Amino acid sequence: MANNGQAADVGLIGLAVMGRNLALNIADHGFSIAVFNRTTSVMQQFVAENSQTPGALIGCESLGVFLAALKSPRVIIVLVKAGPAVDDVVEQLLAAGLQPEDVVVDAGNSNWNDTIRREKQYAQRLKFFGSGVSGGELGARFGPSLMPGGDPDSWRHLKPIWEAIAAKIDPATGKPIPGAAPGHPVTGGVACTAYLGPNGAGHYVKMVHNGIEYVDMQLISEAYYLLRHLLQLAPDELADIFTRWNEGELDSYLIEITADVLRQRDPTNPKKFLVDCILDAAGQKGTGQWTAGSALDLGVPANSIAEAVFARCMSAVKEERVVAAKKLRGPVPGKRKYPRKIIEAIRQALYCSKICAYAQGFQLMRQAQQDYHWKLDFGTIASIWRGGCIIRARFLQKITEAYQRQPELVNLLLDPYFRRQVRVGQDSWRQVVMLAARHGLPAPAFMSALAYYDAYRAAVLPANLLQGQRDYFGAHTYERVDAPRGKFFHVNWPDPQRPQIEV
Ligand code: 2AM
Repeated sequence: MANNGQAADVGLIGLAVMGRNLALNIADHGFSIAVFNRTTSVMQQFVAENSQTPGALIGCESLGVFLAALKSPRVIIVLVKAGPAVDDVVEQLLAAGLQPEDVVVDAGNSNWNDTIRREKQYAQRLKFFGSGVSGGELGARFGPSLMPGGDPDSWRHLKPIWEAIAAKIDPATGKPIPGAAPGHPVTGGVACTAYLGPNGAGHYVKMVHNGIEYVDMQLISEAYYLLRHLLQLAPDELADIFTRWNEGELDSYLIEITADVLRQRDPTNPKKFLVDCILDAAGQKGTGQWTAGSALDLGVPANSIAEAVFARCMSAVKEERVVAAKKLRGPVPGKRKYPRKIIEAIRQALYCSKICAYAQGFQLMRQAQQDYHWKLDFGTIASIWRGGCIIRARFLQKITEAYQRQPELVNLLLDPYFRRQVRVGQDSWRQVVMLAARHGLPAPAFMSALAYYDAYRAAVLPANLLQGQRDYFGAHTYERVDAPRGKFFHVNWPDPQRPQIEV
């Protein structure tokens, strides 16, 4: 579409799937947007195919033309492949005449460490800003959850665009407002975006979102697996169970799509269910691994998040598992049908495990904000995840309420609502974990979540023995139960007669 001499409100670089959809979403809200892509033909085709947008789409064949098309200070959204491509684009923008007051928003799946580094590296030359974008292709097109982080002054320039294009929540129901269509965006409602903090805060929160998403998906998959093996039900019968669950406290996008996936017939043979034709080897793009790695770096016990990553790794060694299945003995999952009341027990196990997974994600962010000197608002984070993103769920409203009740809440499990939920569900949860163990059915996320719960509520853990071992072989010292914290002792172990010394 022609520029008509009007300076564009915003620019976007990178017209792959996410970039295209975000650009169309922005144009649907009446903003004029200049677009650039390294491969010019991609840009030309995109502009030609989308001439009927409420806001102008201004195709630019060079970065010089692109910069000249934008209002000052320029707001430029970059959606290129995460990694060195982001630095390439920034350097090219600088060479083309970008100014120090211009804002570059990296909306890709960048690692938060890169965002921290880039903000420092480009300071004085431009304003580097990072934003997580969640919701995949459809979210980008009709309303994603947006997690911005960076310099607050830059946020002032981005805010009107981000608030316009984000998913919207109906304040009366707390649920996403549906119904956006090309050229007809949702207006009104509460936007699923909020300024989260400086430098890498937005990309960090987006990463934790993905880590939680890994566990959420793994837990649902384990529930499916147990239901299937313990009840001998067909996929469409299982789909009905998930549809029913979606009417209660588990109401979420992931449960909804689970029912759809289970109901789907194989397009090449409609007598079969597609789920039975899909190979059980999971892929991953790395954000779950980043989350687990960050938990290890920061010393946060996010064991279920790590377990969900490992569960995908275990699934990926399919050929090894097929060989091992013939050699390693264990209980053979029988043909026994459990009474249907096990369905409700599995639902409770899923809900309790899910609470622990979120508790771990928020515990991780709590530690990260200390280490990175952010001030995260956890109630707001939960509230902007209510719409647009993959983990959107009714449940998130409860998390927002928990942090509203107590902004300094140490762990989600300590909130009265979540404490009660786990109290109600835990007998079933334990029963399900025992059944899984007895029948040799792997349920690593259910089990690790229960281990997290039991460890977190244990005033005494066996680390006393462990410290003894460490002092024995490595003189690593120990603290005593009857001495103040911070006083360390050592015994010359092989000789128990030698006195204990304070070190
Ligand atoms: P392309 O169409 O020219 O490949 C996702 O890969 C998006 O990032 C695409 O729009 C791609 O442009 C763009 N991209 C990847 N690497 C890039 C780079 N080094 N510089 C500019 N754009 C890049």
